[in-house]
Amino acid sequence: MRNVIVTQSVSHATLLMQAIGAPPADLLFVVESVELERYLKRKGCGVVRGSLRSREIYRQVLPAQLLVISLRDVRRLRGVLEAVGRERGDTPVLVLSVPPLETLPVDPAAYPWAFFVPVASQFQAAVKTDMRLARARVRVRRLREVVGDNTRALILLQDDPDPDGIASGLALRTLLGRNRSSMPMASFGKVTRPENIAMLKVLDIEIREIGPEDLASWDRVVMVDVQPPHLRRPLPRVDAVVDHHPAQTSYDARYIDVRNHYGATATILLEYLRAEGIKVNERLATAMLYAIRTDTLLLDRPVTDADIEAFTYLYARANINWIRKIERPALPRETLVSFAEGLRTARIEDKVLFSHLGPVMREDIVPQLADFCLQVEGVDWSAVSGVFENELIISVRNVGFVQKAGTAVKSAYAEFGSAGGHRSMAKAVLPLVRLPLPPGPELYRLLEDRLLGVLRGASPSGNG
Ligand SMILES: [Mn+2]
Repeated sequence: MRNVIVTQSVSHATLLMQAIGAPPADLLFVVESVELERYLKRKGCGVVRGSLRSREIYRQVLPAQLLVISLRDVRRLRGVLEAVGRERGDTPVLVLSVPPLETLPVDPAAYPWAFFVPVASQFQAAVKTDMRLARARVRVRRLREVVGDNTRALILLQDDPDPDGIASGLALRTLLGRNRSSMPMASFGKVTRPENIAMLKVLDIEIREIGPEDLASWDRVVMVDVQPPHLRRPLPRVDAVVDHHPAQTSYDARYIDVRNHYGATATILLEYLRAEGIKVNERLATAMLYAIRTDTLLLDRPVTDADIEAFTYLYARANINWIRKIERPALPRETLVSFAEGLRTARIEDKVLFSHLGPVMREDIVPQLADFCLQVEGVDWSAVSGVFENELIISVRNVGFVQKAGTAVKSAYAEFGSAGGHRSMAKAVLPLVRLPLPPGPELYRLLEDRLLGVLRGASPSGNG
C-alpha cells in the first residue's frame, strides 16, 4: 500500500516528498490543479486529479498505508475529511496544519481517527534550536581567539571535580581540537566521589592536581562549570569562563559565558560543538549525558529546553553500559566481610536500624550499606557508621515520609563535626579527635541515643 498525499501546492508537495523520503513512484498524490498534476508526474509520482471533496476520488486511492492531508487553504479541510471518512473511516490520516490547530475551521475531536499536527510549532522548535546554534557559532569564534592555536592552555575545574565539570572540560578540548597533553584538565583539589572516580576510570580521563602557583607556566587558563570566586584559593588570573552557576562579578576574563538558567555547563558546550558541526563520539557523549543526568537529577531540577534537547541528542550517542558502570562502582570483595559483620551486629530500635562497620577501606561502602538496610522490614530509618581516615562517617537514610534526615543529623551530630543533608539522605563526618570516646560500643551507644533523642523530639543529650 502506498502513502497518499492530498495537497494543493507545489511547495507543500515538495516538502512532503522530502519529509516522507520514499521514492516518488511510491507516492500517490490527490490534487485539483492541472499544473500541480503535471509537476508531480514530471517528478515521477503517481497522481489522481479531481475534486478534493469528492468521495469518488478517495475510492480510487484507498486503502492506503497513510493518507496525509496538507492544504494551503484550510477552508477545504472539512470537505476532505468528510469525504475520506465516508469512504473509508478506517484509513490512518495525518493532518499537517500550518495554522495553529485552534484556528482551524474544523474541530479535531470530530475526526477521532485522524491525527492533527500543527506544523508551525514543530518548525518553531527546530528554528529555536538553530537560533541558539547560530548564536553559539559567534561565541565559539571568540573563544577560539582568546585561547589561541599554539598556546599552552589549561582547563581548570572545581576543587572536587564533578561530572559536569569533567564532561565540559572534555567537550571544550574536543571543540578546540586539543588533546590531554596540549590542553590538560586540572584541579586545585581531587576527585573524591566514588562515582566520579569511576567516571575517570571508565572513560579514561586524566585530571592533574595543581596549585595556584603552577598557573604561571600556562599561557591560557579556561574554567568550566566554575567561576574563580568558587575556588577555595584565589586565582591569579583566568582567560575564559564557561559556567551555569549564578554569575559572579568579582573577576575579569576576556571570555565569559555564564548561563544560570541552564541545567548543566555540558549543555552549553554541546551547543558549541553542534554549532561547529563537530562530531560527538561515544566517549564524549557518555560523559556529557552523565553530566546532565547528575547536574539536573535526571531532569528533575529546573531545566531549559536546551537541556532536554541535549539529553535526547546525547542519549542516542552515549554508551549506557558505561553509565551503569559509573553509577554502580564495583565494591572490593573484602567489603562483603564488612557488610556481613555490620548486618550481623545491626540493632533496631524505634524503627531505626543502627549498624557500625568500624574501620572501612572505602568511604562509599557506608552509604551503600545504609541504602541497603532501609529495605529491612519495619525499618523507617537506617544509620550506618564507619571509620575512614581519622573520621567517623555516619550515613543516615529514611523512607521519605518522616522527618527530614538532614535536619535530624544536623541536630544530633553537628556538635562533633559537619552534619547535614537532604530530606531522605544525610551524612555526618566527625573527626575522631572531636569525639568524646574512641570508636567502640560505648561511643556507638552514645551516638545512637543522640539520633533517637532527636527523632523522638527531644533535644540531643548534652545540650540540656
Ligand atoms: Mn554543573
